[in-house]
Amino acid sequence: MERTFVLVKPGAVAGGLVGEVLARFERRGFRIRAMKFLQVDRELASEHYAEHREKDFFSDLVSSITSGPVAAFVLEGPEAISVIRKMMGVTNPLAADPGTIRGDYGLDIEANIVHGSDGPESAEREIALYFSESELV
Ligand code: 3AN
Repeated sequence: MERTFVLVKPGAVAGGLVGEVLARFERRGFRIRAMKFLQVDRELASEHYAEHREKDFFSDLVSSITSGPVAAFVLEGPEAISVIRKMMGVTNPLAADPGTIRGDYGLDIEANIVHGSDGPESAEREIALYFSESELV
């Protein structure tokens, strides 16, 4: 069993896609361990995207994730990190295969619907950023 962090981004929340995205993971068999609806502030956004601090799109990234409420989840299941990344599709929705979340619902790399941890270390780091131990059920 593995846990991962998933975040439905502001554009997808505004577009009414929270249930749609979560339903795909639930139907696949992943279990919800924690969930939260929140407004990300600039401090949390900067920590979340710390690895991109030097990139030229960093400020756009922070603006984008703070532009409205998000839905955050901890999901658990076998090989959750890699299976969920596959279900999301590649980062750029224009290149994402149909049948993936980004391939079905997105066209914009900065508003690419969903974030999912890319490895065990980032999963633990991101879970701890968004949830306290007592919120993991
Ligand atoms: P992923 O979300 O697939 O792990 P990362 O971690 O490489 O992708 O990028 C984090 C976020 O940064 C992406 N979800 C996307 O919104 C944004 N991003 C990545 N590459 C670019 C880019 N070249 N231009 C604009 N935004 C980007």
